[in-house]
Amino acid sequence: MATAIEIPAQPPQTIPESATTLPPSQPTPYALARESLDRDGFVVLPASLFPSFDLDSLRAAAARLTTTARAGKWPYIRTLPKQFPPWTSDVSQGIWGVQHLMHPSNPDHLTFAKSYFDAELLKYVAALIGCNEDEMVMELYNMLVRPDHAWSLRWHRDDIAADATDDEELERLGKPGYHAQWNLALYDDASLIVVPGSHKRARTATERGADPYEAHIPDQMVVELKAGEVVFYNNNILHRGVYDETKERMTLHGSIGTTLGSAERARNVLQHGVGGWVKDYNFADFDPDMEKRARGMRERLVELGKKSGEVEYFSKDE
Ligand SMILES: O=C(O)CCC(=O)C(=O)O
Repeated sequence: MATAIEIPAQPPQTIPESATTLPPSQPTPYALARESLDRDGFVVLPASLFPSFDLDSLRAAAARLTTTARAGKWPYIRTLPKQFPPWTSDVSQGIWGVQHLMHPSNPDHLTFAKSYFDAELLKYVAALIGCNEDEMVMELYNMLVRPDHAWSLRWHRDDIAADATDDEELERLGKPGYHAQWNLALYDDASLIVVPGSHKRARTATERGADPYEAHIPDQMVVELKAGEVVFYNNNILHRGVYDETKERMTLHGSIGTTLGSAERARNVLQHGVGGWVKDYNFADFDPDMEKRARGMRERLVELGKKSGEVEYFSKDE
């Protein structure tokens, strides 16, 4: 079980009169989070770090959109039994995700936008990516929901194919990810399973030889989130989702990139279809600071789309 990182209270710093050197500075919570993410491939942040998240409003908005989606009235969905995009709008086998929470046609898009463009969340994103706020690129904001029957995703890395060789894996894992990806649980959620540290190495012989749906991989860890907690994770950590239809799941699943990103990153984002609506995104009712942040991030996504050309799917048929 993964627990939230301890963010130590900052002790008051007093400088003795006789001191000739400054006391060592305390690591900031942002730096601590970055250290955990780099070391383990994921970091769980306590809900107390994000006091402006309005869980009640988010839950109500999430429930409305999920009901609409299950009824086949929201075309942007992740449908069973498919793991990767593209998905159709056919809800006959149920859904496990709802896409494009900030789509302008969602009456609740502003509620979701407030959590996506949250000033404190963006500070963590900047620290975890290692970029400035004015280099951030708007990417995806989706929601993962419980399917209607037990179901699971196979072990995977989001952006490395299962048949990659050791050298191919290492080559890709050695490059920066140029984005931050997170899950914000609106209800307690234990669906995500990771192999800590696997974002820095090729798969072991055991992992490579395991059944794609193997229930127990050595060192695997269930990421247990309490409502309001956020896990940031490296999307190329070896991971899977195992879903329990009896437990409510409404977990917001976001990513933000940076202008330092490459065509590979553009493909990973744009394969989800965000390019189709982001140009029309309207910022009415945003507060001025949030609007400024959001406009900049939207413009940078539009620019990225222009440069990246034709978008291919990661794994079209799975
Ligand atoms: O359900 C989850 O938290 C994991 C989702 C996932 O692995 C994916 O979308 O690739």
